[in-house]
Amino acid sequence: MPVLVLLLAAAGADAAVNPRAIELFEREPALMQWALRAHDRDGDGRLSQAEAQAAADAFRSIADGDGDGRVTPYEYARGVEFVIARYAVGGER
Ligand SMILES: [Ca+2]
Ligand SMILES: [Ca+2]
Repeated sequence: MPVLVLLLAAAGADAAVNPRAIELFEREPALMQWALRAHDRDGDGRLSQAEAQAAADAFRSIADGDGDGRVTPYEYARGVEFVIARYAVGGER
């Protein structure tokens, strides 16, 4: 779980491309479903690096409940729960 926080933190406020953004979604199938539904702009069923970055930024804004720019493990878990509930992805957990 700390790795996920680092992945999100590394995306940073300077909007630098984080080549590992895709790992956030590869680790959590429910997030991958959401990301593909919301951010697969060209509809090819895969997340390009740019699409993954956009989805990671969107997820961070969802999950960062206190708005400090960092996603704690607690915020991450709550963010995943929110995405699953709001977007009906992920199935049973
Ligand atoms: Ca795509
Ligand atoms: Ca936070």
